[in-house]
Amino acid sequence: MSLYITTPIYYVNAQPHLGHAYTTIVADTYSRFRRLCKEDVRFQTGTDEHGDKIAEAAAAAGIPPKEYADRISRLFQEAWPLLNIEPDTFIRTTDAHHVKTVQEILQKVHDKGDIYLGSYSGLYCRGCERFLTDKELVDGHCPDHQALPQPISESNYFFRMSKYQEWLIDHIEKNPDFITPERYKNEVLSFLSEPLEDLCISRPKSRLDWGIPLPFDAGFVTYVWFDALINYLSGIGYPDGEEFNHYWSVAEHIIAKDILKPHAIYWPTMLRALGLAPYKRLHVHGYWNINEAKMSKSIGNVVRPETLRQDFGVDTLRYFLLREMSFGLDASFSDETIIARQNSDLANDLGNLFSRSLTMINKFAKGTVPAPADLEPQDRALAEAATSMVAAYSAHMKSFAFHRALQEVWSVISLANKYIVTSEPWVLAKEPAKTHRLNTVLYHLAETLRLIGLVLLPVMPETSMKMAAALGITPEVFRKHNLIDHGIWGLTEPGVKIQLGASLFPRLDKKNGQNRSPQKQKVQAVSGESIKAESDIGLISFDDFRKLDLRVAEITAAEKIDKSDRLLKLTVMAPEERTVVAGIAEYYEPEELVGRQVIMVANLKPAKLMGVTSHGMILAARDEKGRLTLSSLAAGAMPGSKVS
Ligand code: ME8
Repeated sequence: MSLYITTPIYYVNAQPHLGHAYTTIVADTYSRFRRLCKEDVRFQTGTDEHGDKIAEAAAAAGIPPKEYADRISRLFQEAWPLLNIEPDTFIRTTDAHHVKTVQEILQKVHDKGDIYLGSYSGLYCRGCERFLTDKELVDGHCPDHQALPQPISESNYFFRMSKYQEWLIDHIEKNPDFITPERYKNEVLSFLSEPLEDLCISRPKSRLDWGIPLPFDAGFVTYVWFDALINYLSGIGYPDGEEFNHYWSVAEHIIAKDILKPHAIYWPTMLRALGLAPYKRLHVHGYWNINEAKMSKSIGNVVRPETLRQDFGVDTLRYFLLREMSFGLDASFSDETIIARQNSDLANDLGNLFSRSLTMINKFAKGTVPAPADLEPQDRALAEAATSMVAAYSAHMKSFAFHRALQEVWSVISLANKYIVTSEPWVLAKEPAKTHRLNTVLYHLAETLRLIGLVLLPVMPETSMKMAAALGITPEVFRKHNLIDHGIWGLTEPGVKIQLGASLFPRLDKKNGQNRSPQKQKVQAVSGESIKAESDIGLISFDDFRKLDLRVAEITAAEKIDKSDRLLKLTVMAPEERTVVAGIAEYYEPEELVGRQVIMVANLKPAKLMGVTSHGMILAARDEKGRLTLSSLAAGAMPGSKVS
């Protein structure tokens, strides 16, 4: 099967923002997913450069429209690679071949008798670049731009859209997947239940000259929507290019609900007039809102994808957008929600599963994935869950339910984390008789991680590559993997060498949202002092107590210290990263500590223990027999929170 997927071509009157990034990331993720299903995909995006809005923005910038369009179009072209978005074509409506195609199409529809000269009086909204009907106005204003439309009366050319109304209703009803989600199909059908008017497709040059001249009347330029929609054809070489023949029948468009009408009504009727089949599917999503208002350049509440990338990283941004929005409905953007997703879903669930599993394979199996032995029910359950996850994930991805696809993946991540806890590999590792069991557990973790890494490729390409590399799959080999041949259980070869690397996701604190990276705390190195773990403590004053800086610390790594039976070297986030030496090695295995939150005395003078400098002390309870139990918190807290 093949796919031709498109985004809207964005207006060049403003820079790329999160709304544009969302649609384009969806298109990229969907392209990568279908490629992962061994399909042949063509992905197109671009910029919409003619019309009133652009002419106005260029005039405001004091430069000619083409120069202005070049400048802003470049910002879009440069933005996408930074988000790992890889379109096959970037089309501009000022490209000569697009202009030529628009003129050929206008001539063809005109020759057929579907374009005629008429006169028009109506209320024109510059923001929408179209005449609004009385029904669309709210208190006389355009509801999208909150502006008063201008009364305009002039001669213009019209496209006989009304002629195709019955055909369009019939097509939508017979093809339930033509416009999805269903609410948007219903919206279009409801609009079509009233008589459709013909579409004004020209603007007199006296009013606007930044547009494509009509081939049959030099006094007019083409209405920007009639020009822009044609990008979906000109980009693939209509009327006779090889790509056009190959891809038009599999065209799917992605848009937000703001431009439903041009895509669901103007465009299919234009195609019908041209004698072409309509596109295959229209996928419509909702708005990203900020404090209940649509994020938009006209409201001025936009968030720049570039800032988010710098603050959070590409993969966190891609994951967040796809996980947080149910495709079709509106979603709210805030720094808090993106930080929460990173800390819980990415750093905690996925990141910990990954680092614990690899650390254990490294330590208990000398860094190679061991061969599994006899299976127990919980091994079978994990393998079964991971395999059926691939199928459920694929079904949701196909229907644009990206958040559901990711929920499926995360339920396997959570199962695998529980599997570690219940199978206690660190206990098995202590008993030579249990090596087979240990090997089975480690194999199941490696294989589950391989499948998770594979399905995450469309959403988080960098993370997926890192996971594959850690599991010993080289990039050249991994690039050839697909869901059909590789989305099955049992392909990890026992004996493959793993590669320990950095953790997948750091934990973030609130400062990240404000384009400030977490500040690394400066620690002074001192030597020679040792921590006095127990001391004579009599009654202390509140002022004495207040001197203690107690903090929530999250353990991100733990390892034994050479030649010491008692000491572990811990890396903690509190919220800055620091090293703490703790005398708990007799009671805790390093692997079971990663991801735990403990209470730390944060303002102790640094001290060197067995050659490692410790910058704090972890609180633990010691019972009568001298056994230690670490302090913990009843519920997760933000690392670095003060304990009082
Ligand atoms: O309409 N939430 O261009 P445009 C989600 N040139 N998506 C959003 C969004 C938000 N708050 N804001 C924008 C045009 N988008 C025409 C299209 S196509 C032949 C011509 C995304 O720059 C979403 O995809 O106003 C929306 O449909 C598109 O940007 C509008 O981009």
